[in-house]
Amino acid sequence: MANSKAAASRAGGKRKAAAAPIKASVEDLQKYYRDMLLIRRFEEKAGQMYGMGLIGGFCHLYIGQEAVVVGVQASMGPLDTVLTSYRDHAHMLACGMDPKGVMAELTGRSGGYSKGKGGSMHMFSHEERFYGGHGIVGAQVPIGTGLAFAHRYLEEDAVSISYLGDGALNQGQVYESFNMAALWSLPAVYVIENNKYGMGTSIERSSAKSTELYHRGQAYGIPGVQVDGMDVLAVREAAEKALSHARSGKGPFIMEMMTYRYRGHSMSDPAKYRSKEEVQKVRQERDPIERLRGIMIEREVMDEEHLKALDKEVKAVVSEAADFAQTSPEPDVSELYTDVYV
Ligand SMILES: Cc1ncc(C[n+]2csc(CCOP(=O)(O)OP(=O)(O)O)c2C)c(N)n1
Ligand SMILES: [Mg+2]
Repeated sequence: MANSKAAASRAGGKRKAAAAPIKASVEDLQKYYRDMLLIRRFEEKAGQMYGMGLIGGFCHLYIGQEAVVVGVQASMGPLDTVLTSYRDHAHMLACGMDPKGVMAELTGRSGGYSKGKGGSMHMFSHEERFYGGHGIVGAQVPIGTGLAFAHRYLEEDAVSISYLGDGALNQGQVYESFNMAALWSLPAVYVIENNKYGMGTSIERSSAKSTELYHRGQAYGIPGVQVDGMDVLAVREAAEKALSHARSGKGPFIMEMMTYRYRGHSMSDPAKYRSKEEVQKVRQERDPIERLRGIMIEREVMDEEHLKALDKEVKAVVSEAADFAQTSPEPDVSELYTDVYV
């Protein structure tokens, strides 16, 4: 069981990483930056469109947590599968799902991934190995464990990655899953996105004994590691180890990503349970995109001009997605009775 003290000390602005060698190619750094930026701009646009009444139902934004999905995705193999909770747009984009199809699902249009009938929390892509979008806290964890079983049974070279929030770690079904995954040495990686809050309840108020969660698999012999989830390179490095552990037949692995969401739990949350200063401090000192941007400028991987051009390109992708999401037709009335289980 290893708690990455180095990762923790990089959190909170004490980072010395700028001087240390970076184990990533120029192309990798540019890709991670672009991927995180796409998620941020996509989510900002979704937030705006929600405010304009163009998106109905629930909508949970991931802004602030981008380094987690981008870092984990960077360490994945082509057959690895992903599933997560309702805070899921970023995971879909990171998996390679089309921003147009994701945005059109948010607006409830037929061009959406669930033909406009699923909305923000219910999208899937078998092609991109993404298995939802789940609204019930913790419910994705047994399903992810089942996928890990399927990978083994079908002798696929694949690991099942289940993302879950800190709030899900107090759900019984999570521990039933840990037990089975460990018992059968399944190729499962559990990525805890510890953003310190479950809706409006802080982790201090919800979790007994410790606010650290990486050791929650200890009773089942599942190794765990705590990672600075605001540092895309630290995430990638830790995820490479976790995935190779699971892939090699050694069984499940738990990663606790120390992260933070800037927006409320959902669009209807005024976030009165924390101070504006708390949010501002994280934005200023730990923002994952600004952090990578700083490294890239310092290392002369990209200059301001190139970064601006990239920003423009990403904005164009998002704007195209938003246009598509508003012009794609509403689902046909005949769709009322399709894809319905009775
Ligand atoms: C079984 C269940 N209980 C309660 C809820 C209501 N609920 C929705 S999100 C949430 C908090 C979950 O927090 P966390 O797992 O930390 O994820 P985050 O929203 O921070 O990403 C709760 C209690 C639910 N959806 N499912
Ligand atoms: Mg949380």
